[in-house]
Amino acid sequence: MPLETPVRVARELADRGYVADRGAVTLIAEADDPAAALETAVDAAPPDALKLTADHVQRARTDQPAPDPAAVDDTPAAPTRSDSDDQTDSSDAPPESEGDSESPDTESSGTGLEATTAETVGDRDPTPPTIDNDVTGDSTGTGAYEEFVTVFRDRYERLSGQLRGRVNHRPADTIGDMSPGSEVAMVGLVNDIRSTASGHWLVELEDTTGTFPALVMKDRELADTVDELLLDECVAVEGSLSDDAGLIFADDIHFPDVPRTHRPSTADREVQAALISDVHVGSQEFVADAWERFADWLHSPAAEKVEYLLIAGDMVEGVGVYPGQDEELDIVDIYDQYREFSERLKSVPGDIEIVMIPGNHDAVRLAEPQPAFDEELRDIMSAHDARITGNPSTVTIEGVSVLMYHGVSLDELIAELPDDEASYDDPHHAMYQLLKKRHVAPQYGGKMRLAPENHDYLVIDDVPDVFHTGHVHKVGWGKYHNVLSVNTGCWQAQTDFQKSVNIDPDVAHAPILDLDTLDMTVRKFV
Ligand code: D5M
Ligand code: FE
Ligand code: ZN
Repeated sequence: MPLETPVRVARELADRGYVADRGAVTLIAEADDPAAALETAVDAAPPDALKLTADHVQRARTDQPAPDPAAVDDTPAAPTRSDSDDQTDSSDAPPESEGDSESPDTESSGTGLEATTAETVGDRDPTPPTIDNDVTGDSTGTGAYEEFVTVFRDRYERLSGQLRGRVNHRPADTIGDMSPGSEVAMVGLVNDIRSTASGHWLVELEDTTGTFPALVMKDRELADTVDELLLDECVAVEGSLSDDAGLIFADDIHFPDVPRTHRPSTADREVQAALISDVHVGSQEFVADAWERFADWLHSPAAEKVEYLLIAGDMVEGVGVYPGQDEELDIVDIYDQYREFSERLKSVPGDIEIVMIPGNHDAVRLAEPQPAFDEELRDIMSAHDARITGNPSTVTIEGVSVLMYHGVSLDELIAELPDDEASYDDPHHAMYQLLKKRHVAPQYGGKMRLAPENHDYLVIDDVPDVFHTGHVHKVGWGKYHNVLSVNTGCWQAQTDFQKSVNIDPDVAHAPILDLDTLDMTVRKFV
């Protein structure tokens, strides 16, 4: 059993039913005889333990017969290091006492269990995330027509509330009674956008009382804003009423938007989160080796501060997602795909807090908001004790709120909006548009399917500190009014389909977010 790398140790432990903390893995991997160290630790762990901790490994060591102190005495002590760090002879070294926090961290190749302590290895101590805006368990939608009315009414109420303070809204059914030429404003959902015979734009808004049209002249700067409009999004139009009181000549269009003054919250300690998506286990193109390199890195001292792993959908490749998909499947059974995904999660250190939401390849309803995985799938994925929540969800870690959304609407935005506003090369620009519209999937229809609920879970009520999406398999990030927006690439090499449509995915990239500064670095494991 070769056990030269931490991830191999982690996998071996996983095969024996344990998820292992990084500290435990490091202690074993750095032992002179990792295989023997692993056996000792496993034998000594309580029979009902699911997690193997550094403590278990330490205890296994302390249970060993007392060593011969003479054997260590011939190593000269270096003045600046504690004794324990200078011991190079693993088999005869004395057992380490309770964590020696004075010892420098162990990036040196400590050769025995004794050279490191649980504390110097630095076990992670993540705080359990809090989850908001999760539809799971609260879904009421049956798909009836009236429910669409309800969900759009809710969208209107909540988004118009964000705009009402900025304009003097008049309900659609009273605007026609105003005197021609008067200044007027209306807040509504975009019901229709069409060009007139002379090339101007007619934008029809709808509120709870009816609809009213606004005209945007083609030679006004405002015409560019019309290019940014999507059906069903909520905007405010300001202008003056026409002579026949039949339309508003628009002077301005306002979006709910994120205030420029928004100041994100940050963690009060140095701690990091890895943000990924689109693992696509079960696809022939799943990059297993790169995944294991990533997991290996998570076990290394360099990743010591990474205490959270957020996965924004498409855990598996799924079945029947698109025509001819069978030919590209490595694993044809959906449950087997989740079993394999669960195995891959076991490579991730057990003391990392994982949060995941489903995507359009996952085995949950396709319509959004998507509830989280059902009990059967949770059972399959239970080994790592991940937090499993709906798409979208707001996940707060260390005081930083992260809006996680898989990102199916991004395709629509990229297709509809001008290139400089949204493109596959700069997916974060499309995310900026979603923040501006304060809705993760404004346009209903097309690829984005909407499940009508009593409440529109897709509205962005509270400005998040971080916005995390995936789906388009490209990495891109930037800040919009101080909200860090990141789309996180994938773990699936280019498929034949993607080749045929010229999608060149960013494979095996892991954006690592400093939660205390909201700075980000992207690590590549290709
Ligand atoms: O989506 C990965 C990316 O590829 C996303 O931008 C959609 C695009 N894609 C994938 N399959 C199709 C089909 N059949 N038509 C159009 N666009 C597609 P993913 O969710 O991983 O499949
Ligand atoms: Fe995907
Ligand atoms: Zn997807």
